[in-house]
Amino acid sequence: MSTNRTFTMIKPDAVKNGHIGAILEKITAAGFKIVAMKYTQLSLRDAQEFYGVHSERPFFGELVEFMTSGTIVAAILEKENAVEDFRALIGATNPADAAEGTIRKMFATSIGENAVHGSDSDENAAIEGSFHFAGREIY
Ligand code: IDP
Repeated sequence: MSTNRTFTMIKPDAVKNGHIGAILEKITAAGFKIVAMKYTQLSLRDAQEFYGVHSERPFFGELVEFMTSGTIVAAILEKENAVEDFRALIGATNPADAAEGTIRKMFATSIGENAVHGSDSDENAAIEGSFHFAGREIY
């Protein structure tokens, strides 16, 4: 995967609260092209593996429980400077700290249930995109 791509998930809170359409609208309006997308649900094993880097953190159990609690939308996005620009578009982890107009400010409810995921590096964008999509599912 090239460095103009990032990976996102619309998390179970935002799906349950009916925000899929509004979030996708914000993403495309910001100039990101959706090159892969699916509606899916993480198994316990999926979530533990995806968030393995956080396994020693005190919130790991809560995070895994939340991320397996409902359906998600997973997508690979393309844009110049995708990782950094997408992190700016979603805002800080805690919606209370997120800038006005960011996706988390608009749609997240708490630091844990924070509406969207965005990869934090080109390397992780490639790993996370491959976790969810086969090469032939990316257009
Ligand atoms: P990020 O998603 O903004 O990169 P990370 O620190 O990588 O934030 O944390 C991954 C995810 O873990 C967050 O998006 C959030 O869902 C959850 N999380 C982070 N910190 C906390 C916390 O203090 N309590 C509960 N969940 C948390």
